[in-house]
Amino acid sequence: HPQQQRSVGIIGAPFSKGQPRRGVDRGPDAIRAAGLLHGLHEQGCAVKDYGNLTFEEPPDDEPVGRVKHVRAVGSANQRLSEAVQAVKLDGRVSLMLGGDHSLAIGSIHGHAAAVGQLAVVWVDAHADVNTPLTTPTGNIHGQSMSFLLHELHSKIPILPNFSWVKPCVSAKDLVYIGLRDLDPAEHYTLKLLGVKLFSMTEVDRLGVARVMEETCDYLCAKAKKPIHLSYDIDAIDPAVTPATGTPAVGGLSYREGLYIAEHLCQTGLLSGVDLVEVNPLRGRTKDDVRSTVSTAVDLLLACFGRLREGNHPPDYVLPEP
Ligand code: Z70
Ligand code: MN
Ligand code: MN
Repeated sequence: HPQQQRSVGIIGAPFSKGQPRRGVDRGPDAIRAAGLLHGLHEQGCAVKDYGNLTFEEPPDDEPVGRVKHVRAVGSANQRLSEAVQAVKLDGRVSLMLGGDHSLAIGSIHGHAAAVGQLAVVWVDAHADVNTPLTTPTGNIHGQSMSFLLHELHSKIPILPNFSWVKPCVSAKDLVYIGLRDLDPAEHYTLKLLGVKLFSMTEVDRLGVARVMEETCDYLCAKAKKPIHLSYDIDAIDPAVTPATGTPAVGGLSYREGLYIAEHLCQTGLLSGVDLVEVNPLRGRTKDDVRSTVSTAVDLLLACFGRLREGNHPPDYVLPEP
């Protein structure tokens, strides 16, 4: 698919209540300030920035069982779901800038509501598949996939502001890449459901090129479903992207991370993208933050057609002397 004109709709989601650290709500503006829109324009994308969503702060948002900020997370994601649906109805690839990874609930829900069955590629150090009853932390960013999987529907309790969430992803349509920090209940769940996963061990064993070949063979086995890529910046090694809430050593290299984005772009099936967990208040130095944010931008440019070998417009002609 060389140089197809890609139409992108950007939604900023400055939301942090799916986890306890402040600053991740500054992700969207930091990623824009690092030149995302300029870069997308330069590589020939038609870009519309839908701006940042605003979120209400529900009063008396007390924990429900162990789960924190349930009402805020529920209502933020309901808004996000509607925003993603609007972008898809405009005929664009939706690009959600987080914010924490609880936002995948609304992003994937809205994407599926607009286009139907999806294939989901979840690139993360973590599986984010705890249920509200297995979560060791109460943070909903560690639970997002549990709300979305059909196979876990019976394990999810009723929660305030979550009644709109309907499971919309089948376990067989999900692939994880980059895993290296799972809770026992999460590991049990992924084995129970037979979810396809490429942990860092498989990335080491196969190399990223084979991981991506197998990912796409697996997801496209029956039908070519639109792909939703949910990219947690903590999938990349903290030597490269330290400005995130829960850095986990032994991650993807910059090049492996880029290759994943490039390969999914080349399928021509990318229909929705999340880039989450960039926290400009984490990192120890300004360079830590710069490296994290510019890596996020590079991953996104690759998702939308940038090649490391270089690019040229489809109508390019050499000047005559
Ligand atoms: C843990 C939990 C997580 C991101 C941490 C951690 C989950 N499994 N996700 N950082 N991005 O709280 O459920
Ligand atoms: Mn995550
Ligand atoms: Mn993570």
